[in-house]
Amino acid sequence: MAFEPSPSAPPGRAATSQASSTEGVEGRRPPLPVKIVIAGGFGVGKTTTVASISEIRPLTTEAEMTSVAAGVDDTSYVPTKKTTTVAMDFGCVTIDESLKLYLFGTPGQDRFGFMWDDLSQGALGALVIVDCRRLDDCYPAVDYFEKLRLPFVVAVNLFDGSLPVGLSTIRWALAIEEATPLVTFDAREKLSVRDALLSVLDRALERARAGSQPSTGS
Ligand SMILES: Nc1nc2c(ncn2[C@@H]2O[C@H](COP(=O)(O)OP(=O)(O)O)[C@@H](O)[C@H]2O)c(=O)[nH]1
Ligand SMILES: [Mg+2]
Repeated sequence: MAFEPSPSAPPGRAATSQASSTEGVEGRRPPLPVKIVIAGGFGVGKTTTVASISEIRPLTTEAEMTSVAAGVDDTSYVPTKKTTTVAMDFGCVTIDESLKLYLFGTPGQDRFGFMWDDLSQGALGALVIVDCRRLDDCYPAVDYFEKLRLPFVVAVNLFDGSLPVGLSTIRWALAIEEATPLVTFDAREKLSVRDALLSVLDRALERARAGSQPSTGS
């Protein structure tokens, strides 16, 4: 199911939709495929985010957490978590008739870091999910995308429905650049995930307009 164009949609998309609607069904172009990486630390809600919004049954690579992993990965904040992503999550969502997002969720743990380069190839941008109760776990993802020069948005997953510290404190603690948007969202809510993804598109467009292309661009 396609979403209504959002008020926060990047400028230009509404015009594209209008133009294609006059072309008739046969003249319609397929939606532009856009790759977005969903990243962040262990247990921040990456798999949940992809599953909330994907219009296909998401491809997940969840494996039971072993007793060895349980000793390494801190599950104290996500006690219900019994599995972990060992390769990637994959899902897709049609934003409107001109745009379809392909979502690639990364494994969160440092030991799977070698997969991030592959998953980021050809991506337009990234959503870096943060659990504000465990900011330390989230810093590597912020650092990774800053170094890669891939446009990204930092999205704080509101686990308890509230924000215990202000966004400016989180920005400071994670050393997030001023230009990088910092938003809050709920990984379990489809519309909340949609808005977070639209902010990634906005950011990518802004960066492209500023003439600074990501190094992993296709
Ligand atoms: N209460 C609450 N639980 C969440 C939220 N997002 C994810 N979870 C739970 O937190 C755990 C970790 O989420 P998961 O998506 O597997 O994290 P990942 O390791 O980043 O893929 C799971 O048990 C989810 O059901 C949220 O927004 N609120
Ligand atoms: Mg996962």
